[in-house]
Amino acid sequence: MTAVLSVGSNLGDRLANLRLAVEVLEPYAVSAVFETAPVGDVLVDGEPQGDYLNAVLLCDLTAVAAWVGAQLAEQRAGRTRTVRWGPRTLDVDLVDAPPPVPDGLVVPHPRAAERAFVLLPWFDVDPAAVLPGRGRVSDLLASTDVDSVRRRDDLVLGPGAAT
Ligand code: PH2
Ligand code: MG
Ligand code: MG
Repeated sequence: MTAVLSVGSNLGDRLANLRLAVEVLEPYAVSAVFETAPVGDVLVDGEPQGDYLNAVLLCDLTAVAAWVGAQLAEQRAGRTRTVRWGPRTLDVDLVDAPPPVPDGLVVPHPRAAERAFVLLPWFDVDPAAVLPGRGRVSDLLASTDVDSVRRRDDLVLGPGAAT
């Protein structure tokens, strides 16, 4: 039973924010960290928003437990919600999760198939991954903007991370 979570941060100490998510969600596998150009409204109050750090976590959690953990991690990172798709200390999104999925939660994530900042870290941690209804992640990657995503092997999130 695997829940696939996408984590992202482009505000504050980005790596520390992603580590908070790891602490709260206790994944059994963690992707490399990727630095990614912001997708969506790049200008906020006329200012460009900064690049994100993104990663994907594989967790042995039900959909509900993954959602609760996501909210908790975002709270602990001091997330405030003002601008949709605006800068954030921590965003944790359910990409996929095992049934039962309660009303109000949408999985698989409806935009995951187009997002290199989700697919590339997911492929990194699970090269055989399949996005239900959309196909193999390795195939989906071919039609995304992988040039907007840069692997940062100098930043370690998973086991072996310096504390
Ligand atoms: N999240 C968004 C909107 N845009 N862009 C990047 N590169 N990474 C994200 O995590 C991200 C985004 C909405 O949650
Ligand atoms: Mg998001
Ligand atoms: Mg979100």
